[in-house]
Amino acid sequence: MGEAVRVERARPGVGLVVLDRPERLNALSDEVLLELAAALEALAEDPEVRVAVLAGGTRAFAAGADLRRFLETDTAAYLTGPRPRAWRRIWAFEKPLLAAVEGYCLGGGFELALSADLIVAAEGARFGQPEVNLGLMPGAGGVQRLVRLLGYHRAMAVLWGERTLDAQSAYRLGIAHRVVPRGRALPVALRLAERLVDKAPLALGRIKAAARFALEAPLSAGLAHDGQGFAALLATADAREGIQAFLERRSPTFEGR
Ligand code: CO8
Repeated sequence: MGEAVRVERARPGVGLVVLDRPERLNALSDEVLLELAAALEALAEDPEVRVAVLAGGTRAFAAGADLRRFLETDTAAYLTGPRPRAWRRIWAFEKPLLAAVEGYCLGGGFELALSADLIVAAEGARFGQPEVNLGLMPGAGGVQRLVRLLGYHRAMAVLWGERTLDAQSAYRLGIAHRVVPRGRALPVALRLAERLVDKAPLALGRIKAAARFALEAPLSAGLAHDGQGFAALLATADAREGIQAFLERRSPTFEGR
């Protein structure tokens, strides 16, 4: 890895990716995004890793795209540059991904947190899309995801920069899964991750894929997709183990097969 993204095996089965560029409040430069994409791809390939946690620092999860770089970038350079592809690589992560958010979570940083499946927010966290103040718009999924998550009107208040959200508001709106005291986002996210490590990996992955499909598809197509996923899981060794363990009143051991 490079200098701005650290990867650790935080717990058995849990890969931890930490944005570590505190002097820039973890602003997402091209290099950071590429390192992040590479880190997640490495965790995706690692059979020992079942769940990933993404964290920033204490002052900021990430304060958005690196604005210094944007001054040098025009439309063509942006579209052919590394950022759009790096975001697609980040979104392609198929294992469970938890975000531990402390401090500023703005712009592209908020979009990064929204790319995770669950967000743990510490008191003091601030979520927002301030792009409109810069003459920009969220470019990494913020508009589409917030409208789907919050509904049109609540999303517009955030997207037009009328509201930054504190941790409690993010929780009430369903953005944050838990609110924890300052400094506790990472330990709590790691504990949640440990719980997910014990669950059946293929089922976790299928459910994530189905939930993402639900964001795109009409209900009938979604139901058909879920049915196929369920049928596919029935034939796995893990489903046999899970059902058998239930009947034998013991804890299951899932191997991802
Ligand atoms: N980019 C570059 N540098 C930044 C950024 C940033 N986004 N945010 C903070 N920094 C730098 C500051 O310039 C400062 O550097 P220096 O010490 O060299 O002057 C250092 O980090 C510390 O920041 P501050 O001194 O400003 O700290 P404060 O506590 O006073 O303020 C804030 C913290 C409120 C977070 C403030 O820094 C701020 O408003 N930052 C910008 C937030 C923002 O507008 N973010 C949105 C950016 S646009 C975006 O994300 C579009 C996403 C599109 C993604 C599409 C890509 C594919």
